[in-house]
Amino acid sequence: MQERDYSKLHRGLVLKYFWQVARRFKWPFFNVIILTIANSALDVFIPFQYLKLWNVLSANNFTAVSEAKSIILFVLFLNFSRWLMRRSGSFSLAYFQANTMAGLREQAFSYLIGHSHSFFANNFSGSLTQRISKYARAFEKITDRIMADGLPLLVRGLGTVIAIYTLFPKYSYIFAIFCFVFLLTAAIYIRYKLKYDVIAAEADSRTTGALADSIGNHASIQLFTGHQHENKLVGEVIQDQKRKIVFNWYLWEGLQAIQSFYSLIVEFVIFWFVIGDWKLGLITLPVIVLLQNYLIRLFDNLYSFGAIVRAYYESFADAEEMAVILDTPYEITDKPKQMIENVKGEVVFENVTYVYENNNSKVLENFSLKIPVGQKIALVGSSGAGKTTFVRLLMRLFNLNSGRILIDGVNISDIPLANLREKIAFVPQDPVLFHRTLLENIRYGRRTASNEEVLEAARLAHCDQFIDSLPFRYETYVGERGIKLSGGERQRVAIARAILKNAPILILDEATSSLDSHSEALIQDALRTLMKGKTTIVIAHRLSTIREMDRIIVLKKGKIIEEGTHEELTNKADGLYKKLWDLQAGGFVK
Ligand code: DGT
Ligand code: MG
Repeated sequence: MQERDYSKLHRGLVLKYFWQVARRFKWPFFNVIILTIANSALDVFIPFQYLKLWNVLSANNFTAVSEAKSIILFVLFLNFSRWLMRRSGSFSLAYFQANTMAGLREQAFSYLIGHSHSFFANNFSGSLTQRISKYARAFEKITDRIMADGLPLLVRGLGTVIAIYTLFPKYSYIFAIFCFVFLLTAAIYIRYKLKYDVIAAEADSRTTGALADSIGNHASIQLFTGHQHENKLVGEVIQDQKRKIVFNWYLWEGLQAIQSFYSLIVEFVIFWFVIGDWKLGLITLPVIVLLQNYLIRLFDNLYSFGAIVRAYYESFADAEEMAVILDTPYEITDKPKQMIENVKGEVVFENVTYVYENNNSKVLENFSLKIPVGQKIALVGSSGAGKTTFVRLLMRLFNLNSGRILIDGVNISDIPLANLREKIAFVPQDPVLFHRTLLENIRYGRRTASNEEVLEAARLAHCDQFIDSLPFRYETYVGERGIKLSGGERQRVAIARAILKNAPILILDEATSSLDSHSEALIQDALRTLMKGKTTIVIAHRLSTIREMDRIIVLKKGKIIEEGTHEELTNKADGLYKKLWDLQAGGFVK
């Protein structure tokens, strides 16, 4: 878990992104604020009317009855207004919060998903998912606290001091000093306590992590009968969390103890003075009752202050992680200068150098290669040679360190990203699917395709063989990341997508590596048809699959060490390709 530092919160940043969405609902928002202020003011004003009532009633004559009745009618009117304002304020707040939270989730998701491949390689998807929810929830938490506690506390606190001032200034000073000391103590105490909040939060995420790790490895636990061992490991983490939580709760209780101690002292001091003033005839009984009433209400409000401060820090810390992501510019910038249409498919790499972030070794260095229109090339080479990196660069998933890549003579960094990627069909090494139906997954290749076209592509990729045996056929859900399909089945779905996309440049990265030889031979047929008239880049470890390519390029540590046709390369006495070919026993197919 990321270390939290509450003293360096990017509050401005969080507020900027919150406001970006919240301002769309500014009228309900102002409505809530005004209604909250008004009804909190009534909380102070209504007891004041009762003071009048006591005064009238204690005069003890019959003309007082009608006056008393008009007072309670007025009180009824005030209570009714307060009820109306409080209820409509709650509706406005619900409307405002629900809409803004939805807007914040959309804002966060839509920006996040535009980040580059490297961004996602460096961030766990689970933690990103969590950040989006925390971001929206933080908004809810902070607006809840402000509207339910913060703003009412401010208005009622000030209102009470002013109301008492009009009656008896001396007591308003005592009230004001008491509020100040009470709030100051809470603020200092909570700030001190924050570091223990952090420790408790870290312990919580350690527990979550430990649970997830163990549950995720349930298969190994069963296989190696690790139940006892895991119980002990996870148990220790849980106990450690308990110790930290208990300490944190004790601290909280400590604050409550200090605060209630203050309250009992101030109550005593006030009534001590009251008795003196009463003896001198300076204060009447109704005013004493009113003072007591205000005091009790104020205590209630002041106690919520600790929760406000805590929610304030927590919400900003929770929202900040997402705000920082929103503030991080995209690594791959889209500055469309030149659209490419009717692509013929010439691909040129010119002195390309590329180094992965936090990785010192150059994957490609001064790499040049020209693939003429419609040529079918194969890339071979040992694992880690840079084959996948080569094709990722062509799709502009990363920016080059130096050099350029051209398609039909146009630098790919000048082509709008969507336009560039529309022209390339890619079958990845390890396809991942959406947890949606097979039909939807295949249609992802071209989302405007008709059902017939999708079925045809599936048939060409030999998907129909396994899909027909599934209970819901094309309507079958494939599980998270496609987990319910075998590796070979996922590859066939990915091939069907590429067939459906039918783009002028085709890239197959180990596209048939998980298939049995029989299915592979069948799919090779379909692929051969697909490759017709297209510039094709095939990456393969199984050399039998690339024999027919126009040109074979052998990579080693990001450099081309051999190239030529299959015949040329197998005739080279001490070539790497020949060695690999011989090792694979002539590539199965002699
Ligand atoms: P394969 O698929 O095992 O046959 O290997 P290739 O040739 O496709 O290798 P490639 O291009 O995936 O990786 C080349 C080198 O780059 C290898 O040393 C690992 C490193 N690498 C690959 N992907 C990443 C990445 O996302 N981040 C970092 N930092 N390094 C990466
Ligand atoms: Mg690879």
